[in-house]
Amino acid sequence: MELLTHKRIHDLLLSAQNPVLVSDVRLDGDSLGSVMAMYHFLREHGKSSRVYVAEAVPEQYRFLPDVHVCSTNATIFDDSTIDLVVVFDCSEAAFVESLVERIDGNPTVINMDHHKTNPRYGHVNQVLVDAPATAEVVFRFLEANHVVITKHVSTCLLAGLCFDTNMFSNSATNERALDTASHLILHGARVQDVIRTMFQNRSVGALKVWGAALERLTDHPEIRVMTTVLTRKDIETHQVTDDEIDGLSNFLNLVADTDTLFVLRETKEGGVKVSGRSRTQDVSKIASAHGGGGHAKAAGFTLVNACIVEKDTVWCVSRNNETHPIAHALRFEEFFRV
Ligand SMILES: [Mn+2]
Repeated sequence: MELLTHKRIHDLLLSAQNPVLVSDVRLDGDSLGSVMAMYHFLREHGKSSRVYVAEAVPEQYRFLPDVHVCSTNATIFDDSTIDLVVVFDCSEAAFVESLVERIDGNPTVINMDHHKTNPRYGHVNQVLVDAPATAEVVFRFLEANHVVITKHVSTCLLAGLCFDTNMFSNSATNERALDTASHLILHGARVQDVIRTMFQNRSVGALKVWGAALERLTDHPEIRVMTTVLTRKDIETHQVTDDEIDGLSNFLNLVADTDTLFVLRETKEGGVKVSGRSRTQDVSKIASAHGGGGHAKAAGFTLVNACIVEKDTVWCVSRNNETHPIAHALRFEEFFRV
């Protein structure tokens, strides 16, 4: 089935007249690397495509070849000649629907992803949940179709793979991830640029915000869970972008002796974004229960109309005029053995 779907996607891509490639609504190294790899594959096969991203490409990814072609202008979908939409690393059907419904026609939608929570919204769905990254799904697509992998494609795919495996350190890292990486490096991927982007990109402000989060770590030893919080004030005082603090959960997951951790941070929209990581528990269950999604070992959700407050030295979530300690507010007792 996987092979047949790879072949079908290949046929659809090469016969499309006006394809548009779309990355996840939350742009990251994997969704961007995957979408750009496919852009280069098409270009090398004499086909032009347009690339839509929901937010501007962060500075750190400017090394990706031709990443300037990414557009944040959704009016590109107001075009009845679009016959194919290919979506990468996105498990949010509503986001894809909101774009596709602008097209006055019936484009085919291809969904390439690896999220366990992907609802299979495409006409063609290649959702491989055993893949460590969507970049790996794209790699398998290219291999299945005997495509020669070029330098540009390799660099884009390696960026995706390194991002989602946190440089081959988290539990998504399997034998395949390392095997794929070795193929990509053999095909000329710019590995030093990728490493710099993943690790050597934090400002002093971002590290100070990490410091605040480290000071506030709270242990829940009976359920082997750890939590910490960041307020808007922390984020704004040090003028760090949300993107700059994204790596905090991955960093803690790498170094902490606790199996499961949650990083809570206040968003500019007046909510609390919760990122969960675990080495042993399925955190996608708690994320789904709160309206979010993700993978078993890495998932997230946002509590709307919520804020973080400190009450008697205990960090709490305040919502609907009620203030509860984090464990109670997130309903840990339903998801973890207490
Ligand atoms: Mn991914």
